[in-house]
Amino acid sequence: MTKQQTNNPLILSTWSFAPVGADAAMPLLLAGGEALDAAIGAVTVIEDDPTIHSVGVGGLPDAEGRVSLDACVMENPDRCGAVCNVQRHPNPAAIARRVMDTTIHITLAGDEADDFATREGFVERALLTPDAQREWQTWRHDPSNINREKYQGWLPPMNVEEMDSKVGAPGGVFAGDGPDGSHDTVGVLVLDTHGKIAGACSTSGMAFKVPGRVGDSPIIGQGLYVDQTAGAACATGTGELISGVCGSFLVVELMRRGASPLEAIRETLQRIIDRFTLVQDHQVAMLAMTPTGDWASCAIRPGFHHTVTTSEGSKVEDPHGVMLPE
Ligand code: SD4
Repeated sequence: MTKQQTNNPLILSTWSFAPVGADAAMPLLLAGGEALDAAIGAVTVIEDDPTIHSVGVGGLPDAEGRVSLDACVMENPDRCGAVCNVQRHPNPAAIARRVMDTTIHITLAGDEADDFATREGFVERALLTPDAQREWQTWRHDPSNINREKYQGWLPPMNVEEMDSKVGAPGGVFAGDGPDGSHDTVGVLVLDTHGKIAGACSTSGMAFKVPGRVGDSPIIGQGLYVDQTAGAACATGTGELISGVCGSFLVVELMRRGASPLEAIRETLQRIIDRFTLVQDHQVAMLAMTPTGDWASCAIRPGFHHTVTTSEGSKVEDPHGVMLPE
């Protein structure tokens, strides 16, 4: 684990695709910018990248072929916002921030969240790219015929009968969960030069999910939680597992009671392992940061990488722990 001085800003992100966003956001922090602005800035770049098939434009669609996006942002219990099932706008994290800043609410969902974004001046954009549409058509025609090499670790190794019974269910087809180079939810935790922490989390969720399904990512306390007095945590992986234990909230509360970031994540992942019947394709990985910049990452299974970004640039690294290495 690393100790970070407040004059050295820090960005922690899930997965190896994160440098494109974190590197774009670091100059803002070095210029004295705020943690929340940097977190949303980093996530927005990733949402706008159509080659990332699990966040923003280019995300894989639901079972009916519609892309739906979820995101939340947070600084403190009284400073958070979220949107679920956004289908007409590419940047749900920025919309979540607008919900936080301009309404008395925390979460907007569905068509009304899109309407809100349009009223607020966010530009509508088609989210389904030709690539993602092709993947969906392939899956719909024959779920066993999806390009497994490309999405190694993303799709479960199942025969068609198993696939039919599991699509859209925990243990079904996930967005991400793969080795280096795979695609998944982006969670970002930031420490700024003022000693303030913040986070953002954005996803298109589980690929080919049941329409209307909302995972952990936009739910405060599940995909993300931040409290200036206790720390920050975010999660990626099978949302139903994370939701079932209020994963990010649990990590932050364990740190509040004295656990180190790594101890807090380990205890939370162990809770998931103990309370669920895991299948091979289940994965959860989490990042945690204290208010002073101690941090750690840990995953249930191998394959997860985090990105750590300082004034020196970004490094993609293995997590500090893997609960079930085999
Ligand atoms: C979800 N946790 O919607 C998100 C997506 C993800 O691996 O991270 N999938 O369940």
